[in-house]
Amino acid sequence: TAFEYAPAPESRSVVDIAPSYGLFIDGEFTEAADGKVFKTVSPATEEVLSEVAQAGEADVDRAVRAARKAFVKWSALPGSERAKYLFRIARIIQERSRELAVLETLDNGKPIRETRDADLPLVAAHFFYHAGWADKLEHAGFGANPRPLGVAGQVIPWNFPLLMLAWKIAPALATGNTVVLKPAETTPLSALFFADVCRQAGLPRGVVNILPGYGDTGAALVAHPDVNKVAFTGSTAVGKQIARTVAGTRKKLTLELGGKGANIVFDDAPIDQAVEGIVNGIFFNQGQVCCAGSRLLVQESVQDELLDSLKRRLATLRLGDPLDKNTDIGAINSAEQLARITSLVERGEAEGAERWSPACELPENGYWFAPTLFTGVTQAHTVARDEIFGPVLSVLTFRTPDEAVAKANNTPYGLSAGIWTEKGSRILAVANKLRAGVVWSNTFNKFDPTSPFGGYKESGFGREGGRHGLEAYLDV
Ligand code: TXE
Repeated sequence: TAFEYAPAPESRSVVDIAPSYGLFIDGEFTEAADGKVFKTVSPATEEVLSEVAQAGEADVDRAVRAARKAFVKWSALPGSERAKYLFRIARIIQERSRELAVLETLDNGKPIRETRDADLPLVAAHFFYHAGWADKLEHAGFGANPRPLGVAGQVIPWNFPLLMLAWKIAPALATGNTVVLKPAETTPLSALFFADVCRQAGLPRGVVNILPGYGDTGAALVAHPDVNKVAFTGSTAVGKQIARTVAGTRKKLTLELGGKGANIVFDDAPIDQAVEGIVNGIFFNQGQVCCAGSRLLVQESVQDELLDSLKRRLATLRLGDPLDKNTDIGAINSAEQLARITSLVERGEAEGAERWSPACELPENGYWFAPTLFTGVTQAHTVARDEIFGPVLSVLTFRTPDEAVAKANNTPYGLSAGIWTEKGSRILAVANKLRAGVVWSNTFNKFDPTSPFGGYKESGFGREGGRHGLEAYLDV
């Protein structure tokens, strides 16, 4: 199968991290034109992991030119040839998944159990899946001769660095586009490792270019006149800014932005199973997930029972060293993100919501936040409205299915929702009324490359994954 199980990679010695890394342009690692560098740190220890070249406008221009040149040959290859490269990349990712899992955990702070069992298998699966499409585009229902767009400029966030890269690069390459990708400033290492995977796979020069940098690098890439397609995952504020930049050009755009997902528990739901789903929904990746189930909507009659079990379960979560395979809750990705979470949580308290956390000791160094519950939350509270992007769950109640739907939809976002009930008819009736790009029932945070993923409303537009995801990279 696509998911070969890698042995537990809990040791740091599994991966060699170089003291410095370059930009990856036209198949070579190179310094930034102006020689700028920045440091990337481990959020769990604040230890500097490496120094990374920081791309400026001149580097963006060079990378886009390399991608443009590579596009001529890459887009002319038969799909079956492009498929071979994608299969090769997928295989190498599997073979090197121990190194990649440890590297991702070090740079991001997320538990090794997650990078090993969720991120890496999904990354490989994404390349396998899109390899399968590369020679079947004529049969995808887009008409006889769907065409690639050209150079894709892609900007990704730090919460799933390698998985977001896979979501962006795999469909772009399968459809015959070439890529310039900017990873987030706090998590550049797995993208640079991926550059090495491309070299190992013999991918032609210039087909994939990786430009670490900050927001200004991303802005320069988005604005570059020779970029044909822009794909962005990140904050809604930056997404709107990018939409303004792209407006009035001929560039195609897809945006995957924030969320405030509702996890709706009806009174007939199996409570233990729902508790596991709620925990997974908001504490997976420390809640730094765009589709997190950050609002719990529980039917009033089961509120007490559910909250009791939930609190007992939260008391068993282990917070600490992300490289320990028994860790459930790792570090928050950056000091900035920790400050954002802290300030929203303080606001929740000031507005009168009731804050609760299990007894839990936070490590001295690094960026940490204890799993947190807010009860007594109303729809007017900031913690019920704003994306916190941290391990913080806001609990609201409802009496009827219609009230649950109204509350779930009462948000400018529309990315995800969950429904917990034994009644199949209720699942369908409620799901059809939810304005969310993905609705899970009796589970949460399940991903699959065959399923299109994306938002309604301010959560963005366009889909990634599945046949719909290909459309974003084609003129049909
Ligand atoms: O996001 P940014 P930040 C949400 C989440 C989080 C908040 C802020 O609520 O608390 O956003 O996170 C690049 N032009 N999400 O500040 O700034 C940036 O360098 C082009 C939800 O980290 O949007 C990085 O590579 N690019 C989300 C990427 O955009 C720009 C994931 C994301 O950073 C840019 C992350 C610009 N002007 C945060 N400014 C999700 N949907 O999953 C920044 N960038």
